[in-house]
Amino acid sequence: MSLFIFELRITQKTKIISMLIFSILMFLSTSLFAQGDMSAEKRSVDSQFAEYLAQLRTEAEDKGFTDEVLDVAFASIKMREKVVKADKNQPETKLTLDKYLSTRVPDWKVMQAVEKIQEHAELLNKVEKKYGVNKRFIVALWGNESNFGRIQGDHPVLSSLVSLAFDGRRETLFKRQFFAALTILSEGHVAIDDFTGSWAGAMGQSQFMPTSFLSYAVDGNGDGKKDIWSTPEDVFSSIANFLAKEGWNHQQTWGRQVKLSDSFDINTLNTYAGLAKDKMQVMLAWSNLGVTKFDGTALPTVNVRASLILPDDASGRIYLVYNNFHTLMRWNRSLYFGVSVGYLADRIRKGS
Ligand SMILES: [Ca+2]
Repeated sequence: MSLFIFELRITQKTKIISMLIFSILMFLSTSLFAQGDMSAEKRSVDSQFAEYLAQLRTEAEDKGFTDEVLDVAFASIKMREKVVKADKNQPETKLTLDKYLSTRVPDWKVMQAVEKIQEHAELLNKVEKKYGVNKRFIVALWGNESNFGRIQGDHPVLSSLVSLAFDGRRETLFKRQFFAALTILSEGHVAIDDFTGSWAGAMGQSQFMPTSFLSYAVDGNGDGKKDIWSTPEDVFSSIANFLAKEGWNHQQTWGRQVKLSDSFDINTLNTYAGLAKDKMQVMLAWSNLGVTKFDGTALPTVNVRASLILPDDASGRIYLVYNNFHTLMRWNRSLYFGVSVGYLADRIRKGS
């Protein structure tokens, strides 16, 4: 009996061991196969990317870029999977405007903005006068885009743009940006190693996309380079030049937070609210509809046309915004972004 039990134990043990070995082998073989599959897949992506680069280079040659520029450019380009991943995993923004403003414009940023406007006073005054753009808006954009130049992104611009174009979901857009980036490189504004930006290709302290750079960047200090990465004169002039070219009106501010009084017919919101130019009305007309200052008192009766915007809904923050806000929308189409720039500019004026 005891012998039988012993034998039984042995058989069971052997069985267990052989099962173990079998599963280990299975595991190893499947993972080996998986690795084999993965590297085959990787090889095929690599070769597709190489083909894509060759085709891009031909297109660039057709556009007249020299071999000298293209050799430097294409030697630097690598597939950046991180960038494509970042593009696919953009968080859905479900923030309220209140929450957005407190994260985008925290008190420390206001304090820094106030310091920066003093630190660069001489230069900012010069730029303000030349372009007709109030310096607090220049500094507010600078602060919101790159934390006053500190966070510009360190992704190689060319590699990011080509990777995103290759990914294919917005190929036309990123290819256009890529050729604009090649133009920037060929004009010698930046060295290839310093040609960096956000994962999506927004560059320098003003976070211009390459096409915006070509339309708006300025050589503020006259050294022949439009250096939005590290030359304050160029950064401030470029920001101001963007706003000036897009219709900034130095005589006006951007907007104001308002309230809808009880006399405002909430059912007419869809008729009146929104950025469409034909919905702009003078302050008196808004007053007559029941819009008041945020403190509940009457709006000023100045002859300025304004749009009513509700970035969240009627229970959130409500603003009357002027033409300069429409200019900010040319910079970035997000209402939240536009309000955050105006909000920071107002805090700068207040000094805290
Ligand atoms: Ca310069």
